[in-house]
Amino acid sequence: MEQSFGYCNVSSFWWLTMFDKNVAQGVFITFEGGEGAGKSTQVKILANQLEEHGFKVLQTREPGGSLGAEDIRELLVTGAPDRWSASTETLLNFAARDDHLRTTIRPALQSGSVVICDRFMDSTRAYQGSAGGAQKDLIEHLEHSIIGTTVPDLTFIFDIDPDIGLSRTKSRNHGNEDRFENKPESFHQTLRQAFLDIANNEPERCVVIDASKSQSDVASSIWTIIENRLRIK
Ligand code: ATM
Repeated sequence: MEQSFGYCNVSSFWWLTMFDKNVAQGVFITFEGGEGAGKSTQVKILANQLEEHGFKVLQTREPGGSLGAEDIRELLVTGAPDRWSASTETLLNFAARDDHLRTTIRPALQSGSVVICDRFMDSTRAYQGSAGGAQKDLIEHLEHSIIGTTVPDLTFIFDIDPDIGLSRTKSRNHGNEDRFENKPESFHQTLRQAFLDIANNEPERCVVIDASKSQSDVASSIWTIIENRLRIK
């Protein structure tokens, strides 16, 4: 049986698995998608709503989220678009992720927090794998070794036409963190499809969000899903 939330389809089996998991330990939620999709704003909105309902929440991001990982972020997001090969980017992202998981994410989950992370493993699959051409085997091996069982419980995939997303980011000031934005248009088109393919392959974990809708519509779609998952009334 499927429940429909406009743009997203969710199987009822998925809710049950999720609820069992919530009770014992924290919940790991990730936000993914191309540039200018509005993820970061929605991370903040969701974190505030959950805190208002009494949940302990950790907001974090990748690459970054720990002291060591933020140092590695600087290497990844600044400089010329062709500064690193896709394999080097994969290794740098997983080096950052290892530090982030060990020092930030796992301790928060163990203390029962809801961890909301702006980007995680699906960004590596999409940016370095599908769009960048890094070997799938390398990414799978690193996921297995570094992430292990700390796989997100729920992932929102923000879907938007890259032309609209990139025009939104160009009007923003984000310092010199523009390395990925400056990749060619074909890179961004491939990314969009890569994220949709991930959602299609893992429908129990991933929900696609139509990011072309208004900020409040997106926030309310997300909240409907969260209310059901966390059984908030
Ligand atoms: P944010 O701008 O969303 O913080 O992300 C920084 C960049 O890092 C993002 N591109 N842009 N802009 C995507 C990129 N990235 C990867 O390429 N691979 C990864 O594994 C992660 C987590 C991010």
